[in-house]
Amino acid sequence: MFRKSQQLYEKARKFIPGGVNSPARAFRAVGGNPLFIDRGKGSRIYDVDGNGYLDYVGSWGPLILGHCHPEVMAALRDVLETGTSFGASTEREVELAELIHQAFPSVEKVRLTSSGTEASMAALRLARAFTGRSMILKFEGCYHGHGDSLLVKAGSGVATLGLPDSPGVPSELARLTLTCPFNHLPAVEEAISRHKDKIGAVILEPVVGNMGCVPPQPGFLEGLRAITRQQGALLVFDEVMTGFRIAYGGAQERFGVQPDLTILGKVIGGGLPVGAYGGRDEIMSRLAPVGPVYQAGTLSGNPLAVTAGLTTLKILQRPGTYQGLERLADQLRVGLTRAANGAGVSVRVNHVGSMFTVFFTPGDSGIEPAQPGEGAGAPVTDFPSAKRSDPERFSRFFWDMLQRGIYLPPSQFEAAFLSTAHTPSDIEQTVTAAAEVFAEWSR
Ligand code: KE4
Repeated sequence: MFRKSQQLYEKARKFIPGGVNSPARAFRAVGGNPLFIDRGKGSRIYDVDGNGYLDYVGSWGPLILGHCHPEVMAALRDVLETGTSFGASTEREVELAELIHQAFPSVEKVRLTSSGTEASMAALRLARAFTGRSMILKFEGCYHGHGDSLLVKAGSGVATLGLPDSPGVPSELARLTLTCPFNHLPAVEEAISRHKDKIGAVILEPVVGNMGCVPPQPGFLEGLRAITRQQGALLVFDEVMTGFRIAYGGAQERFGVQPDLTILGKVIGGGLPVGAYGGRDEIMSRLAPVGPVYQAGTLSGNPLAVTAGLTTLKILQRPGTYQGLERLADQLRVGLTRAANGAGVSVRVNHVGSMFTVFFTPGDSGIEPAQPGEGAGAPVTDFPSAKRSDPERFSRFFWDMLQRGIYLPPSQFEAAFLSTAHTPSDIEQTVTAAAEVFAEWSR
């Protein structure tokens, strides 16, 4: 079933560390070897052995329109005729900047980069420069790319200084990053009062995708907005995953809380490399060449990537797009939890818009699901509760579903994504596959 993938994997390991260009693709969390993909079309991808799958990874979020959307592909074919890169400004990047500003009013000015990591690193440098404060506060389970200041884990206790979360991150730098539990405002209040006037930025995924999908508890985002405003720290929403995903205007539209800086990526590149960061002019004007804060990029605003992004965002503006995604997500969530409950399998399905995660948490919580279709498993509201999910069960679910033509993210601690290319019958196929798997488990 995976012979050619296996051969390619063996060859890839000779020239690429672990055979992959990003660890998330290595299937380490689920065991086995990574698939090599040959092509995608609509809601499906096909591996090099010709196996077809309903794709719920969507390149980790960018493919909100599915694979090979005809209008995106046509726009790319046209722009290819004009060249690939000039290292000079083009009209389209101005159009994309304007469109981002229209979707995110808090973003008065925006700078394009080639990845979310670049955008996160630059946003923090800018926040430190603007506030004159070197410390930042992040949340356990949130991922903001692989910048040194963000590969930091919590020290012992809540508000202690950070420890490197990867070799190569200097402890001197890690100590400038505090880590708090997500959805725990008191911990943030303690951290900020302990390090008064030293914290320049509080950065978070407003809906976390990188511990699996974990929504903000009511009042959490509003509380962070109030605390940071009071303390003079910048509130930074990393909307690389949520931007144009959970609403056209991202989490700040969906939850009505505006940050000082916003980080974007994934969807705004339509599957090509684009990141972005932006905020009010007073902050962004500190950036070179206007101000002294330096950030640059050879391929920032690349014409091909910007064209794919622009075309994608314009399609997302069409009426009913997000309602359609919500309907598919509801159909999937209710179907999955009904299948699990019917087989006595304990799951908790977290979801916001078209991003979701099936957590295999214990069923002994006794806590009724907040809404139908969330399942009877213990709630997942932060990283410790996410880690209560049974990784063995998730891994078994991943492979049992793959065998049935359903490609889920190869990790319990990742979000899955729907696209506008998914159909109700795709959802039915997915729910049927899950029901077969859960029934098999309970035999
Ligand atoms: P990139 O540098 O990968 O473009 O973006 C980093 C990033 C920043 N912020 C958030 C909220 C993100 O989710 C990401 C990247 N997400 C991972 C998957 N969770 C990308 C997959 C990978 O690393 O291969």
